[in-house]
Amino acid sequence: MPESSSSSAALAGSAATNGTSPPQTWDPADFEALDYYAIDELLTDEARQIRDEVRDFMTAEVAPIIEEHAENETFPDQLIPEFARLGLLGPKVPTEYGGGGHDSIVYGLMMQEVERIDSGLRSFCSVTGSLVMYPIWKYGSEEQKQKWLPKLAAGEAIGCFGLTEPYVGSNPSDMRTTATKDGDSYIIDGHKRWSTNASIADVAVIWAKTEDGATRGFLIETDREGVSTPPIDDTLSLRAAVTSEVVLDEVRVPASNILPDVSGLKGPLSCLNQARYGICWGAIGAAMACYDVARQHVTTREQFGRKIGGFQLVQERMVEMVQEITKAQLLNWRLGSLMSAGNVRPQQVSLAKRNNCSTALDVARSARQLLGGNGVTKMYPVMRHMANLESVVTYEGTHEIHTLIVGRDVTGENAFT
Ligand code: TGC
Ligand code: FAD
Repeated sequence: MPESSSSSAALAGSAATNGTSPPQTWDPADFEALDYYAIDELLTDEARQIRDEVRDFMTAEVAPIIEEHAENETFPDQLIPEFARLGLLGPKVPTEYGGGGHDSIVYGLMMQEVERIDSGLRSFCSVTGSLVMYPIWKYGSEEQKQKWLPKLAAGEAIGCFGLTEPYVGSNPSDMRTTATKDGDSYIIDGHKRWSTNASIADVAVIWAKTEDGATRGFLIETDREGVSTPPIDDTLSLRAAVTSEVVLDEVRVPASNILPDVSGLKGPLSCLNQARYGICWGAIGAAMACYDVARQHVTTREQFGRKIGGFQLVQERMVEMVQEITKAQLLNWRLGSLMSAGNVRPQQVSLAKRNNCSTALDVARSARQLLGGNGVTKMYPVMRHMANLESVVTYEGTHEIHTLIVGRDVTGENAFT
């Protein structure tokens, strides 16, 4: 690996171009995907081909611009048509509605490759495919499907998902947003917080309680009177993504905007299964990126007259990373096989979400340490991944919530209440 290359110099920014700074020891073009147990051999040719196409695009077109977007807190919306072209928006939705009609392994590989560059961009894809298109496809009327799915898949419309509220996060059964029937309409009143994409969305999938106490889903066009979506712009994580509030001030929607085919908390929670599954793969994409930066660095950087990769303590860190990433990759592959066969249980998704997010965070922290002082600068993507992963470990159910979901499953005892 050369000490500096044209692309790494371009990426290094001001820190690396300073004459007194050491050369950057990492180049995204030199990425080698960790595959210690030859999981590649378990994939179909088609899955490999799709993964490689997404990988090449993300490396060539997104890696060079992502730091700037994260620094400026801007979402690279010029990528939306390209994401649509690559099939990243609704990969599992049937082709008749504009989706990719792919199995869960392909969906997972796509999310892995997007998050290898940035978790916020994977968030955009997860929300579109799993939290907006999935409920419309699974629970929507034919009219709702025809209206929204092709546009969402083409990136011509953007969606968001509102479950969390200012006072209700881990326990959505306590939600305060209400939907009151009024003739042929519903009046939706409430406040959602932490809604990815909301400020740029055309449609919001909003979960609200009707007068009988049931949780129902509503498709709310964001240009309706009473809807506002102020961005949450003080985040230090997922800075290249859009995260917002959704304020619903007595918003009137036709009764035909209700998702007809689901009632109860299992509506939103079943969408979360799909998104959590994508996160399982995505987080390991981020971990693979951090590991690879560390690999490139320790095989280049010298101290005490030798490559730091020759020190036993450095090797231990590298081996820990390889071990944990490999275990997580195997977990993903098996989970994907179960999901593709329609045999997965939500608790199995929870176990993988819990494991893979904390693994990715540990790998990012370990890689950061191997980079020494320069590891805290923008010369390397590792601090950005680490900060992003703090959200990833929290959203879609925190680490603790997934512990309690699996704990309830294996003991039969409910520790939530
Ligand atoms: P509980 O009694 O367990 O379940 C109520 C009903 O729901 C069913 N169910 C599920 N169905 C499908 N998939 C799942 N994962 C399900 N989990 C539960 C269950 O069978 C039951 O059905 P029924 O027919 O018997 O009524 O409900 P609970 O109130 O005890 O709550 C369980 C708990 C705490 C695990 C749940 O509330 C939970 O998962 N909390 C975490 C909340 C969460 O994950 N929020 C995420 C918000 S969205 C987000 O973060 C997007 S980030 C997007 C991005 O940018 O990538
Ligand atoms: P709380 O539920 O208040 O939890 C605070 C702490 O208490 C956590 O550590 C939690 O683990 C712990 N805790 C809570 N209950 C228990 C318990 N019973 N036992 C042990 N510990 C417990 N939501 C959406 O609806 N749509 C989105 O698009 C969306 N996007 C997001 C994007 C970002 C960047 C972030 C950060 C969040 C997003 N969320 C979204 C919200 C996310 O799902 C919630 O933040 C998450 O579910 C946790 O809820 P909370 O923040 O209210 O924390």
